[in-house]
Parts: sequence; structure tokens; C-alpha cells
Amino acid sequence: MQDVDAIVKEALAVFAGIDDADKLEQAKARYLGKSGALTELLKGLGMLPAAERPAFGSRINAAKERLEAALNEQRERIQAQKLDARLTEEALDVTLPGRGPGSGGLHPVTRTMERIETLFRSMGFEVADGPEIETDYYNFTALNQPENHPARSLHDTFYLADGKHLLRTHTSPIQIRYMESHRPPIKIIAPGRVYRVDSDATHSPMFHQIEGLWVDERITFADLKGVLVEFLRRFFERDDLKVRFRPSFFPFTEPSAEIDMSFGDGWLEMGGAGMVHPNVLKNIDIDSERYQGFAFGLGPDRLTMLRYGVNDLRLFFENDLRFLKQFN
Ligand code: 2NM
Repeated sequence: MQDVDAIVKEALAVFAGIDDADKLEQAKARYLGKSGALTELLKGLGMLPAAERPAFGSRINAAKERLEAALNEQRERIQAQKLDARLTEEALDVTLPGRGPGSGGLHPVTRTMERIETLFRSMGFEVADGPEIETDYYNFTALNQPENHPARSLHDTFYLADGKHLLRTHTSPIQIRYMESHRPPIKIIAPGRVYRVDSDATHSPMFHQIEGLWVDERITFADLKGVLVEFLRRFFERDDLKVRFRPSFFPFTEPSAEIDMSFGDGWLEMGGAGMVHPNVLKNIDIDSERYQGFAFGLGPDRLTMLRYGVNDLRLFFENDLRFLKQFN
């Protein structure tokens, strides 16, 4: 059987070497637990001659107290160490400079819109505006879209619950409204948000459009080509950019064309255009014998994707700052 002093000496050394609270309690059990070294000694008390029992008993009790005191000290030391570590880890350096208010920036599509407006202003175009909630008349009828034209179907157009209004599907209504209150020469662009029931990697239910309109005496398709080629070359800063006009159809223009521009080895569709249909001019009391005009529509979202190399249109409208911050 181990001597009391030897047990105490060993236990004190073991306790002092432990820096984990759980391990300390396990070590305590080895000396003071039910079958701990000191407890075992106490159990052997009955075998001693009666005269020696009190002295030996009190030695063991003194040893127990000694170990309990050492345990308490070690518990406190471990707790203090833990607190120190936490304070160090969570320390705040209050001498660091503040982060300051984050600087905001314009949305990439807004930057494109402003750039487009600047370029067209330099070519003598005014910028016109109008409501996003429109009537059937301004969105379709005035634009020579027959009553049964597919674009009017519930499928493409968001109709309001009142059955009278809709979200404009293009910015042409701006131009109709402008032509109602102004007489030629009319030379405007109409930028803004438009809405169609459509959603995938290249279509968003809300997207942007910029339409242009130039009505005067003797405006021809050559003027249309000149303006659009000049615009695209300046927008993409490429003097050698090629532009191609492919025959197409729109109810509000005749003749009509799709506008393609050279891109790498191929062509990319950039928008549509044409000479304003005489019926449209008649609808707003402009003499279509005396005045002619061209109109076009461009997609600023598409122009932004190409200019910045973005491959998914939806990124523009999710408002994830990690994406948007890259443009400022
Ligand atoms: C396009 C393509 C072709 C257009 C026509 C008019 C208006 F009001 F003068 F009739 N505004 N915009 C037009 C013409 C729009 O977008 C692809």
C-alpha cells in the first residue's frame, strides 16, 4: 500500500500539470473517488491496530483537504487561463481607423443608360420620359398593332386588375405621347423600364429599352443607318465595327429591319428599326406625305452584358452587392 505522503506528492504534481477542466476532474477521481488511492487507504483503516487508527485517519483526512485545496486552486487557474485566451482572441483594436460609410455607386445598367443618353444627346436627340403603367391605346393601338395581334395576348403582357391598364411592353408609348404634344422636327430617345411575361437566363420580366425617333421632312433609311452605325461604333469604341440590317417586320414600321453588329467571327442582334409606319403618323395627326421618320429600339441590358462581359442577365436584377460592387 502506498504511503499517504507519496500519494499526496504524486497527486499534487498530476493536478499541477493539467490545463483542462474535464481532465482535472478525471484525475481527482483517481485519488479521491470511490476507488481512488486515498479512499482505498481509508478502507484499510479497520485492519490497523485500534491505537493507530485515529492518527492514521486524521492523516488521510488532512491529505484529502490538501488535495481538495490544490484542486480548487487548479480549477481557478484553468478558468482564468480560459478567460485570458478568450479575451485575447476576441480583442478589439480600438485604435484602428473606422470603416467609414461605404461609398455607393450607379448600377451598371444605369451607367449604360446614361452613356447611351450622352451619345444620342451629342447627335442632337432629346431624352423623353413617360409612365410605366399604360393604356392599351398607347401601348398597342396607336402603334398600328391590330386588335388580335399576338403581342396583346395575356401571355406576353402584364395586365392590371382593373382590366384597363397594363405595364408597357416597350417605350414606344413615350414616343406616341411626345408626338401628340410636339410637331416635327421630332428627334428623341425614350429610355426606360419595360415589362413582359418572360423569365430565363436571357429574359427578365422587367428589362430596359431605349427607343429612338427622328421625324422630319425627307428623313430616310440612310439617316437611320448613319445614326445607328455611329452610335454603336462610339458605344463600343470600335471604329471598325460592322453593322448589318436584316429585313424584318414590326407593325409600327415599314420597311423594318433587325440590326446586327459584327462580334468576333459572327453577328449579334442588337435591336430593331424601321421607317415609322404612315398609320402611326396618321394616328397622331402628322401629315405622312410631308413628314417621314425612322424609329429604332435597343436593349441596354444586352449592351451592358456585352460591354462588361456578363453572361447572365438575371445578375443585374438580383441586387447582390458582391456582383454590383465590381462595376464601381
Ligand atoms: C423597335 C423597332 C422598330 C419604334 C417605333 C416607334 C414609333 F413610336 F415611332 F412608332 N417607336 N419605336 C420601333 C421601331 C421600335 O424596337 C425593337
